[in-house]
Amino acid sequence: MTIKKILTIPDPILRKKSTPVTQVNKDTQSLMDDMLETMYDAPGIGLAAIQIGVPKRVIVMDLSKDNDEKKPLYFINPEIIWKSKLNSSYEEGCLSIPNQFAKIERPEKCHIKFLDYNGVQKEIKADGLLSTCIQHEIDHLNGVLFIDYLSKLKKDIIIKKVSKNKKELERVVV
Ligand code: GNR
Ligand code: NI
Repeated sequence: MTIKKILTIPDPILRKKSTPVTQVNKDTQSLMDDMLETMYDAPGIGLAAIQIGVPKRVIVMDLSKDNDEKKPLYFINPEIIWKSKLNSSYEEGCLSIPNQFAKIERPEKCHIKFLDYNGVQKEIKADGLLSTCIQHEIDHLNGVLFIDYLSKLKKDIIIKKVSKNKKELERVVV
């Protein structure tokens, strides 16, 4: 397993639409292992493959509390098959938009169809943080980021802040 570099805005790769996995094999599983290690290291509760530069429809997640046993979740080719008409809002963050948070409104509940780690078709009914997080991750697969739901002004401010910080960090490293 390897910890990969997480891409941050304004990297144009984050705007690419990821393509479906055609066969779940050792390479897919090795990708998911790397993603999980990268996510735990960050740390974060979810990660889409595109965030490490791989444009495949693969997501890993773990919503377990810090001290509890780890509960990794794997979603390959996830599809929203139902979403509630009722929305709820949650303070979202993103590893590709470091240190920035905003309240985002999304459908409160959803049902997801996907393939698991072994390529077996599954369905889950999601609410709460699971519902928010899976929708946030599926957005990544379509090149969408949480800042796209904000006003242009708020979005531009966040892009500017993250870009500035990125440049400052680069200067220190070089
Ligand atoms: O670690 C993460 N936390 C989070 C909090 C609220 C809503 C969504 C998320 S996902 C984020 C990790 C990430 O960027 N996944 O793409
Ligand atoms: Ni994210």
